[in-house]
Amino acid sequence: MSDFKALSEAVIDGDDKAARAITEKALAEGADPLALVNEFMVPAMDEVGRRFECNEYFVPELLISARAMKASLEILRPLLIEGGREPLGRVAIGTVKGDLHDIGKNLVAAMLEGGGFEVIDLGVNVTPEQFVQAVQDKNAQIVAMSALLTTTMPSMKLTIDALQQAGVRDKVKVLVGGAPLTQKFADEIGADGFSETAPAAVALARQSLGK
Ligand code: B1M
Repeated sequence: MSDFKALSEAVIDGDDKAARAITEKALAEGADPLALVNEFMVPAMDEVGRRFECNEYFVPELLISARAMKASLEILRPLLIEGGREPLGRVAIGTVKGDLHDIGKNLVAAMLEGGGFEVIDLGVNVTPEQFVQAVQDKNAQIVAMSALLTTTMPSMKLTIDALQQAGVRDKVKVLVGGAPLTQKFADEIGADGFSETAPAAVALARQSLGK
């Protein structure tokens, strides 16, 4: 694939107009949408995070970079999703309580849709009760939780406890992900699976339902 480093630079610089224009140009040249995400956009957000850690970037820069990433994802999202198939299962996905990071969660949601799942996107700052409600009212077979902050990871365990208390824990598979998580953490809180990336989340979701 051609070098679309300019897309990484647009995300790092927080230039949403450039991000949109380069994405459109790349697609016109036949670029693979998933490769654009994995090879240029995700590494760009990692660089933004690195700059934030060394005080080169502050919250406003994070926000404008996130806006640029979203501008490009808006164009790519429909291409990551294939329609017209019988869903493999229903997934309720959300970023846990106290956490507003939604780029990774949105990517996982789009890829799950692309992978043939029906997705109920509960958004960000999702309480344990909201996850329980999605299982009870919408018959979700999978609960997928995302957390980007170490301080919000405990909300995943609280959600699993709430599912247990509501008597629906055995009806669903609980999958977790997000940059600070590990398989060990997922095991400790009693999740059914952990995935490090969005594509791996699709394989995990299929596997968890035996598909
Ligand atoms: Co925030 N932030 N942020 N931030 N932010 C991090 C996470 C941080 C690591 C930056 C840093 O210090 N290096 C740090 C957390 C430190 C920690 O907890 N140890 C941090 C902090 C501290 C904060 C604030 C507290 C800053 C402040 O206000 N002082 C604040 C908290 C707000 C809140 O949530 N309550 C905050 C705010 C923000 C913004 C709002 C400005 C913005 C978010 C905008 C948005 O999402 N709409 C933001 C951003 C952009 C980041 C970084 C730079 C990028 C995150 C991102 O989008 N990555 C981030 C640093 C970093 O991660 N490098 C950082 C790209 C995305 C594609 O990756 O989300 O990891 P990720 O998703 C991956 C996988 O993890 C996986 O698949 C995805 C694709 O492969 N995955 C799943 C994710 N969820 C999954 C669920 C699954 C499966 C896989 O379910 C089965």
